[in-house]
Amino acid sequence: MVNLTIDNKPISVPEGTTIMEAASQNGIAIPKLCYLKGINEIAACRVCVVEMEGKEKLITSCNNTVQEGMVLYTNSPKVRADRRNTVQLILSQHDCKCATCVRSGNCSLQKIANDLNILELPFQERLERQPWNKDFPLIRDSAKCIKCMRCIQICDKVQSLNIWDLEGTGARSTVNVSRGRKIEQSDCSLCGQCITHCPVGALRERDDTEKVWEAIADKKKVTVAQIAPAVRTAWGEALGLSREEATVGKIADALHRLGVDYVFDTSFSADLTIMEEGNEFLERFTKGETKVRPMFTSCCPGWIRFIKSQYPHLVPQLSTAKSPQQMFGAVMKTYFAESIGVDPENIFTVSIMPCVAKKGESNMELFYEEYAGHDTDVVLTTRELTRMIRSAHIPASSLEDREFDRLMKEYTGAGVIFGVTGGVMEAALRSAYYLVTGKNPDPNAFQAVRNDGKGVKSAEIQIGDAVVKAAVVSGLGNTRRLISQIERGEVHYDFVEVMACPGGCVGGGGQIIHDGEELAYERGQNLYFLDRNMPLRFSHENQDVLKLYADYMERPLSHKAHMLLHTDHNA
Ligand code: HC0
Ligand code: SF4
Repeated sequence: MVNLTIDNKPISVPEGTTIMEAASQNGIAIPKLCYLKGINEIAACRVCVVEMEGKEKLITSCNNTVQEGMVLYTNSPKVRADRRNTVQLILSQHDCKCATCVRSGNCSLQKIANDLNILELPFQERLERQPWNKDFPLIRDSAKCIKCMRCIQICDKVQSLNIWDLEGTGARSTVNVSRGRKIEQSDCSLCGQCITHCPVGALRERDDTEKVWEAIADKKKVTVAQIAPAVRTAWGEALGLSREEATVGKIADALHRLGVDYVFDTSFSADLTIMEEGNEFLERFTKGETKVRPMFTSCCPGWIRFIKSQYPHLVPQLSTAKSPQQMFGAVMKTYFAESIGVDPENIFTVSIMPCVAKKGESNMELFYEEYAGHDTDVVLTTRELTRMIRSAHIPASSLEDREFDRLMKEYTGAGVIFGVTGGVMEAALRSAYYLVTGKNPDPNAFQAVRNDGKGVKSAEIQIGDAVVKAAVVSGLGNTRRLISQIERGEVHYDFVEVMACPGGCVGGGGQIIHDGEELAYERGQNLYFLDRNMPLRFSHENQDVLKLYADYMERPLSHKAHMLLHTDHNA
């Protein structure tokens, strides 16, 4: 142990602990901007400086470790003056139009400038913006970038895609898309992890809320919304609701109050996905075609973009099932449109997703009789949803639980857990077991594929006489490592679930941002809690899904199901 004093408090911590960690473990918070535990500990911002007795120069606390006998001050006059100066310099290179910034109220730079009582900007310069394609789902505003390097490190170390890099030198150094490319030419997966780790508003999703307001105001349009499983775990964080208060029924109420005509839960079409993908897997599995193994899940568009750019030769191994978002859109514009007597072109489909890549996925086309368009018209992130609620001046405390609309009202716990890594696999195994043996398993029988925080999980599952070798992975760096092992023949799997975001959609790039705090695990536990308390926990028992087959699609993998619910990833 190392003994030292911080702010006159004697403390003792293990050797190798950073000063910042030592302070934090003892209830002393040191402000920071660029620091991300284990990922970005490079003291780029210099906000975390502290004063050390006997040393003229201040030292940064995130990348210096404690030494025996150190006497440190985290908030001395010298520290405060230096910190103010540093933050003023950062502000001089930042577009400080906070009133019109998407991160206003949730910006680390804004908070620290307020905390330090900075009321003047002595070094303010005119900023030029790097050009950016505003149609791309991910937007970067270079005039807000504070060069903290978090985006570079998250993309390199966690997602292994190296989309961002530093360019220029000295005072002209700035972050941009690497190798001089435009963002649309890069291999960006649109996972949005750079957005959720940006301390300011330099990175954000394309804002599509106006398109939804227009559709709501258009008398000819019937607006139909779906809410993804993971959204319910996070939306309340932005509106001051506790986890218990922030129910999915209240999101349905909010959407109706915004003017949306019909509201559904994506968990319904997650159940539908299981019927299609589960049957597809059993068909591929029982044919014994080892060369097309493993079959990969296809519901995460971040992963689809990744496999297409990094491993195009593996694309034929993807399930052909569309994602629940796209399946639901197709069902809304056909089965549901017919049931309410509205032409598909007058149905406007909106999905509320924890995801930025879903905005890209919605470009996928739907051809249906006379209609050629999109399954999903607009995708809003969880953050955009909460901004719409705020802009309509709806107090979160006034929201009440509201039921989903009929025809696609029912959903099961198996559909709900789609939003957490391992959930798609667990739901598929529950139904595969039934399809093979004719009996339901214990709904808790397949917990071996659940997340333990490591990012990769594998299990051998006995189903009837067969053993299914399953693997589950989240995070694209973890995925790259797993695919290397598969390709080197070190591991063999029949079925692999991949989610681009660490922890699955609960940790999605469209979720509510908490500076540097990872909430994916907790949010995932919330979905497991909801699953445990659902009356139905098997996708094949969803009565509205069964009715959809009986009245419209005939059976899983039927011709009609193929036309509406599957896609050709090679196209
Ligand atoms: Fe997900 Fe989904 S689970 S990808 O993370 O499969 O975005 O929540 O909606 O589509 O259901 C996201 C979340 C979805 C889809 C579902 C899947
Ligand atoms: Fe989107 Fe979920 Fe995939 Fe992340 S894991 S890219 S949130 S679908």
